[in-house]
Amino acid sequence: MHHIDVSIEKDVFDANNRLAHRNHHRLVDASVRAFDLLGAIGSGKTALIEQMVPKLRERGLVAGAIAGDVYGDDDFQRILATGAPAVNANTGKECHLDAHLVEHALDQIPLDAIDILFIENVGNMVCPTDFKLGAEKRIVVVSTTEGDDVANKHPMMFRESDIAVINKVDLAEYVGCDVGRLEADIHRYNPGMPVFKTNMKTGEGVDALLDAIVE
Ligand SMILES: Nc1nc2c(ncn2[C@@H]2O[C@H](COP(=O)(O)OP(=O)(O)OP(=O)(O)O)[C@@H](O)[C@H]2O)c(=O)[nH]1
Ligand SMILES: [Mg+2]
Repeated sequence: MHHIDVSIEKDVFDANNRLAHRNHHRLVDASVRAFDLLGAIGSGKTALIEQMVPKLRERGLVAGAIAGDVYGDDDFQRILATGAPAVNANTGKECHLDAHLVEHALDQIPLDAIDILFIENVGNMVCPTDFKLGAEKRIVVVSTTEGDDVANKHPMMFRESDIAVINKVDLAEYVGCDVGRLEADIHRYNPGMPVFKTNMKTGEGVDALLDAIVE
């Protein structure tokens, strides 16, 4: 029985990877640089989009976003309020976006009118890692309120991402989070991974992140 489950799982991943590849080429052809935003519920993914959109506009770049959530349009509405072209992608009950959902979202976003696309995944530290979507890089957002052992509990998330953001640095002292430990764990799983420390309430650290992704 077990080998049947494994081969079905492999088929699912292979099919997703093929679609992700197609999404990637479509984005490259449209000269859109896409970035996944991953991380736990409430880590600050939407807050980061809210900070980045106006800062990118100041740099002459138009950013759009796909708001991935299980249900509802809360994040979608927040992103729209920044003036960014956005698409809402509800998964219904799945704990992650997949390349097929993103393909449909891409049909609804004006790719010729944007330079950068942020794909905010469903808040989850586990499910999204296996499902590539077609982005150029993955940015994982963790926050100090998740505990300074959170990276140690989720090796795959950090191995499978390219850039890490440690958010809510303003709250670290109140929740007793040792940011140095968090960073050391991240580097143990992904040596050399760029790590940015941010406070989305003030925008601290966001310009440094943008320097790294926009180049
Ligand atoms: N104090 C403080 N609060 C923050 C910071 N970043 C985000 N928040 C707050 O944390 C809450 C969650 O932020 P969101 O941006 O909605 O988090 P998210 O990762 O998009 O959450 P999901 O989409 O539900 O997974 C909101 O109330 C934010 O205002 C920060 O750096 N400092
Ligand atoms: Mg969000």
